Amino acid sequence: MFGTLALVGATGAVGRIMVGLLEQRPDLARKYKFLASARSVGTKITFKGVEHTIELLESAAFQGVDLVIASTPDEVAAEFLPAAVAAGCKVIDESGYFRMNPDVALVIPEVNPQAALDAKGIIASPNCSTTQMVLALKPLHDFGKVKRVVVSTYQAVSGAGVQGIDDLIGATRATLEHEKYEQKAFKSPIAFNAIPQIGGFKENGYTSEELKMVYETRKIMGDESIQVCPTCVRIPVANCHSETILVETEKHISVEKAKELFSSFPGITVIDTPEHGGYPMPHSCTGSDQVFVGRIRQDLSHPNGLSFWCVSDNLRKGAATNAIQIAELLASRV
Ligand code: 11C
Repeated sequence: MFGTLALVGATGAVGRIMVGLLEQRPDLARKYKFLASARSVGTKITFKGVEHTIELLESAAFQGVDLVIASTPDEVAAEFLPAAVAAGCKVIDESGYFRMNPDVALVIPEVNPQAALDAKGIIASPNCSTTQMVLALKPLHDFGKVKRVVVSTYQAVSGAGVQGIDDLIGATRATLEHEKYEQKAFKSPIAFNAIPQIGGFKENGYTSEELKMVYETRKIMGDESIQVCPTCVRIPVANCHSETILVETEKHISVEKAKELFSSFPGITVIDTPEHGGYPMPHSCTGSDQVFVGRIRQDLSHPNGLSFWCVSDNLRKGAATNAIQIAELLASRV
């Protein structure tokens, strides 16, 4: 168990879930403190029946802290987390800022736990759309070596934070009532639409979200040869990202074998009785810490191809739960 755990960003969409997870699961620390930007300083937070006051996120706040779990925008992570490392803290970061830094571990505990245990500095938690895909690919990779992945995402508005959810509700209501609504999180209309852009456009016409799926996958798997071709799309669903995943493996994997591999891997639940409506959907997967797979079928265009559907709660396993699981892994060795 750690001495003191500091949670940074407890009032955000992911931070709130982290607080809930820390309350429900066995204690990771003897003492907890909550840090945030000036806007939230002084806010009261009841944790395990004790009232805490949110303190200012500043370098000095990390003195005496053993473990930091942070869920903040990239620029906040960049400004403050190096000070936490310098103060001797173990640091788990939800943001995207440090993930591809060679000195930073990028970890999904079911996939590459040793990277967290060996880490000297920051341990980053991957992007939500990457996490669910890589967790689902890992048992296939271990058995048949993944060569190539074509993935299309159907991403929930909660990926864009509290403002994303506000926009979906506000824009849907306004559209139905023929009123105007000014969106904050999305540049294109989110109600009754599908937006084929998440993040900014980068190399070769891919977005930052798509490139995260390419580079983070290789880093977590420890295999630079894996080819990923992603298309990331925002859809008007409140929570849970869905993905169609087409995977080509070196060794043939039958549908039956894939089901067996998925079912015996920690963190994955198979729901695959499609003729009875048995497939994962955002509506039924929200609030769960699992990655769900279904519609598992042979690729009609390639003998070593498998196609499946994957759904997971982007705020939980895609973010908060993964970070807390990393913390639990570290705590088990303290
Ligand atoms: C989204 N995946 O759905 C993003 C949110 O790199 O942690 C998470 C961004 C990140 O908009």
